[in-house]
Amino acid sequence: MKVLFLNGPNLNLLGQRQPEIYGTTTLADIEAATRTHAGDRAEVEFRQSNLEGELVNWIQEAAEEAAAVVLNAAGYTHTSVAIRDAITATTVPVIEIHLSNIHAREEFRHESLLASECAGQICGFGKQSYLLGLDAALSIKNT
Ligand code: CA2
Repeated sequence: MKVLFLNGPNLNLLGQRQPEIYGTTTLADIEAATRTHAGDRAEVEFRQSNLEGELVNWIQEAAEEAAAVVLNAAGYTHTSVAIRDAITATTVPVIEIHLSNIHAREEFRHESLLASECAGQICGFGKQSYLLGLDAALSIKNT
């Protein structure tokens, strides 16, 4: 089965800026660790976009290509009705993930417009949030 990891705006900067918040690991490092963690349990595909509409398109198309989506919508988590509507409309389970604990940060990050439409939310575990996201996807599909 394929698990599609979708990454939102600015996550391409991981490891290059603000290491005090987001660490020194790059998105490519996280992708490699997720592939290793998956082993032969799942095919893993990573995408990143800074564009809201591109993320919406990928969520719309996901049902044709993947068994589950693991989504770090980054800043759009807190603002995007369009991404929320795409999650509501898709038949594929979507798992929301974040590197940081959004509930322990600025108040505007406490609200996720996406969480209620997702199978669940994982946040605060850094790179490990991606590995836990994969495990959650496998557990949804295999139980
Ligand atoms: O903790 C997360 O994974 C977030 O989704 C990251 C978003 C933030 O807006 C969310 O509230 C929580 C920010 C991603 C931007 O990442 C950067 C990495 C390095 C330098 C600048 C931004």
